[in-house]
Amino acid sequence: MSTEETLVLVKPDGVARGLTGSILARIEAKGYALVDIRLVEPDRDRLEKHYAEHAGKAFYEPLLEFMMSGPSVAIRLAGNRVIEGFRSLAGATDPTTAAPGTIRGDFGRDWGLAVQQNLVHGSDSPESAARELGIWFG
Ligand code: DAT
Ligand code: MG
Repeated sequence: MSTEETLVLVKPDGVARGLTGSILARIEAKGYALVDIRLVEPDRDRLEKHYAEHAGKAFYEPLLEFMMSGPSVAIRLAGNRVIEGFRSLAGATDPTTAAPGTIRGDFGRDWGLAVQQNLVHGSDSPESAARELGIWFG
């Protein structure tokens, strides 16, 4: 048993489309525990910290604009191997090719340019989780 915590975001497209409840239902059905949850409208400074690894990439500015387009739901989520497990629930980054049965595969749409509208974020390592939880819940 290796209990850990991860940062999950229901991104602005998920909140705007009314999918927060459906996404939370999958998280809870999997057995993960909600430790904290809040609606957040992040400013640019917070998003630059969150997405620092992507600074300078072609999709960076559109990604930040999208993330500032409306509120996100930030979740501190706990469970056994939850970092890897939530990313498995979320599916691949591109909603077009994310597997059916995953959040992105079942609910994600092809919006043309907008791979970034993929509904959820999940930390990708224990180091990322600790850093990102500090940014959103610190
Ligand atoms: P993930 O969210 O699956 O961890 P990531 O960390 O590589 O993916 O990228 C962060 C976000 O940036 C991702 O959720 C959507 C957006 N993104 C990634 N690659 C992209 C691309 N090629 N075009 C547009 N947006 C992209
Ligand atoms: Mg990532």
